[in-house]
Amino acid sequence: MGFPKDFLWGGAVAAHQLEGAWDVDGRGPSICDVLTGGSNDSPREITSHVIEGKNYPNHRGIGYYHTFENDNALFREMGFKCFRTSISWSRIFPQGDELEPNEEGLRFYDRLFADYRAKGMEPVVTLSHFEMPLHLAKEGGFANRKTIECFVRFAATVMRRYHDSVRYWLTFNEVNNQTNTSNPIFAYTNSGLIPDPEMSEHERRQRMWQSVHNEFVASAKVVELGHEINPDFEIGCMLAIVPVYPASSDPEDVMRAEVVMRDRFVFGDVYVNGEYPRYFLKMLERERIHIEEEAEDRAIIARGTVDFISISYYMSSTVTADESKPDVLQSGFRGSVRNPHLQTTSWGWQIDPIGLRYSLCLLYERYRKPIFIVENGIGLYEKPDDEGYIDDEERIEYLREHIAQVRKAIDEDGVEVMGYTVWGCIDVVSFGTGEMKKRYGLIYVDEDDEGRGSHKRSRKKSFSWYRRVIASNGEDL
Ligand code: P53
Repeated sequence: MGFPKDFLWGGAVAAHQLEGAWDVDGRGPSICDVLTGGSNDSPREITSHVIEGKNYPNHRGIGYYHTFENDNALFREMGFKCFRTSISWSRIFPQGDELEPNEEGLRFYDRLFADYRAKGMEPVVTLSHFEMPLHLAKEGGFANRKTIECFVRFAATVMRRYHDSVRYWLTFNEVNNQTNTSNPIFAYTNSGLIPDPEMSEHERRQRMWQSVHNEFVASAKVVELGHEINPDFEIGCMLAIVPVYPASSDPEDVMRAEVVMRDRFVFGDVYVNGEYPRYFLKMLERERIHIEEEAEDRAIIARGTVDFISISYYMSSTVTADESKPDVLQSGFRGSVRNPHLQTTSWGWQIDPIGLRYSLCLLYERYRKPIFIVENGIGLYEKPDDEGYIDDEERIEYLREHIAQVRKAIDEDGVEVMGYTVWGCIDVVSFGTGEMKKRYGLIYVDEDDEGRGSHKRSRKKSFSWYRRVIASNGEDL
């Protein structure tokens, strides 16, 4: 009973949100380097190049590029068994379409991955966490078939280089975010699609699904190649799981929820089963979306199926078929309404621990693959007290309740869960808003939205709590 002995407890981050050092050692600009800082009510702006005088928080991150040894020592102190981060693609291929990698970029990850190992943490590495060299985005991003080749070259380079230091690989972070068309940032960060105000909704969807197809092919190629490089590699997909509930028992609402969930499931269906599900092909037909494919694409997709599924989980959503009711949350699909049974965070995310267990059941019953929870956590406004201490009881509560539901999924539902990594285990730049003040960390970083501060790290209350959780293998919550 309880968590398996080899359960991978740890923390998760992404290169662009913490490394900083955006223009050193030969790194080229990535799509995140032209995203300005924003907030809850003013979206991040996507600029065409770096404009003097604008605030680009990802240029700084939290300076991890230079501080990783000390930061990693704090993660070890918490007892992390694994650590999830990503490789910044443009450190390795600054423009994206070079034939030879940038040796200095590779050397940085040699040192980083060796440091995790030296500190007893298994690296879990995302190949593309909302990153692509900016140059490739300007050439059409993943809507351009050429990007498949560039991505595969990048993946092959790092998988060969780190074949004996990294065993767990994830292809595209939260690849399904792009089905959310309410904010262009999702298609931009998933696929490098630069927003074009002239485009109709139909053209936008056409371009997005074309990119998704190319990503399916790219990911399948990488899975196949990875297994050739090292048969012990475990290669997974990464899905943002926000389960969608019907707002009522009205069968119209129930059916609507089923249909909305397809925007998430189609990704798992292709990654795991290696073929396009029929509901998806019907949707393309109905919407007159035409995907350009090459003859061998379907066979590639069929061969390159994943070893496991990794997910992020923060919240659930609720949908009604009654469209006279407006969207009340930024959920990105029509008919999304507030769930009266749930509280929300200051950023409007509905807190729902049971939704995590529910999602694990849905996914496991559908796919029969082990599931790795590689993101879960809560963004909070935080200020140290006079002693410089942060009492983040609210975070502890959030994590405790979610972990308790994971345990139920393991004990009562029989779900195979490989591990659990807290998102933003150290405060990092928020992806959605670009803020520092939306904090997820168990470690506080003294830095504000403009990058001012001492950059000093301090342990929050949740730090010692999580250390106990790991030391007791999830018994002591
Ligand atoms: P921030 C939406 C829904 C679920 C996960 O997000 C999401 C998003 C996008 O906002 O993104 C993931 O920092 C993502 C991370 C990100 C984290 O969730 O906007 O994989 O890069 O930082 C938290 O609060």
